[in-house]
Amino acid sequence: MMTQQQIDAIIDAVVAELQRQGFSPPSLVGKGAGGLGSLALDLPDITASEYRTRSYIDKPLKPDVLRALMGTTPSRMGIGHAGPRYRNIPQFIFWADHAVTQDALFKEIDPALLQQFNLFEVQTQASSRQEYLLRPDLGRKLSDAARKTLQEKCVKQPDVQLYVADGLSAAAIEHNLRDIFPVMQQGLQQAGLKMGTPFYVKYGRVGLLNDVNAIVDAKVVATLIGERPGLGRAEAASVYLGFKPQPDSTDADRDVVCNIFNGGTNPLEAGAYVVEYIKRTLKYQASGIKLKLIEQGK
Ligand code: B12
Repeated sequence: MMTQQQIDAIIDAVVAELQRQGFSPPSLVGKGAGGLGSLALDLPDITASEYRTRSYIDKPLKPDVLRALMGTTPSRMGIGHAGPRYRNIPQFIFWADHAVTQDALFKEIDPALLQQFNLFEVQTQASSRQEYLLRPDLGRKLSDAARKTLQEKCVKQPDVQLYVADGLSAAAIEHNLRDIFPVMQQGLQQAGLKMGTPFYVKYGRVGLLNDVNAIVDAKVVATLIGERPGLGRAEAASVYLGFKPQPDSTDADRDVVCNIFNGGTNPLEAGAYVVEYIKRTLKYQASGIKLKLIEQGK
């Protein structure tokens, strides 16, 4: 077991190394007082924009060109190397972003949010998050209990069936639902359309649209679903929709409004756009490639 002296020596060495690397002087509370729990380090947040936009290449050949290039994209450019490795700060930023991605994949939705929108919960045939990630096919089928619940609770043969699914990021639903859902619901109601009973699906994939419609028999089915999170970007959702989805419908029969988040397609605007999209789908009685061909007059 380590003595307090040894622990203090480690802390001193870590702090000295951080200072050597240019971090602002840390404030230590309780150092050496046997209180590791009360140790506070005022370190800068390395995920802040100033660390992301900085070049880590020691002597770039053309600094202006590099800066201009980096300004065109949030991609990881100018991260430099220390021998065969990434430099420390770009590596830490990568780990931090990766953690955000993993959190999004494994996050469960806040039940209070579902309650706020009167969304009851059903589940697909995936029985855990792990199984959901490994078996996408199970995320495209409702469980027996879910089928029964939808059969009992849902309005049948509506014009539009809206439902929400976690997909690959429950965080995306938490970020966007409050803004986009009322816009979609009110817009469709104002258009005089008969609405289905909305609900929430845990472990849902896009292809679940088919299975849902086997029960509700809607003209259009649309799902707000969490997109596969990018590195450090967990809040983007999509709305996938189809005209009369059948058991054998594919993505060619569907449309998607993607990248919905503040910073991408604003959720309020996206909601209004989805309403217009659904009206067009109903007008032409088609979605996906068929809709595109009709609109192009082919
Ligand atoms: C992963 C992905 C794919 C993967 C899907 C594989 C898989 N099983 O997951 C692959 C590489 C096959 C793919 C292909 C295509 N994709 Co893609 N894809 C994505 C990505 C990165 C994430 C999608 C996601 O998170 N879905 C949610 C999860 C929960 O869905 P899922 O059930 O696990 O997987 C389904 C969907 O991903 C769906 N899907 C994926 N892409 C597309 C595109 C369209 C138009 C539709 C209807 C469905 C669809 O296919 C999967 C199987 O059903 C998005 C980027 C984004 N920001 O959303 C682009 C994105 C959705 N794809 C896009 C496009 C254009 C395509 C292609 C048409 C490209 C091409 N020209 O071939 C094809 C269509 C494939 C198809 N399914 O018919 C565009 C759609 C733009 C638009 N508004 O129409 C996006 C937004 C990328 C972009 N910014 O351009 N894609």
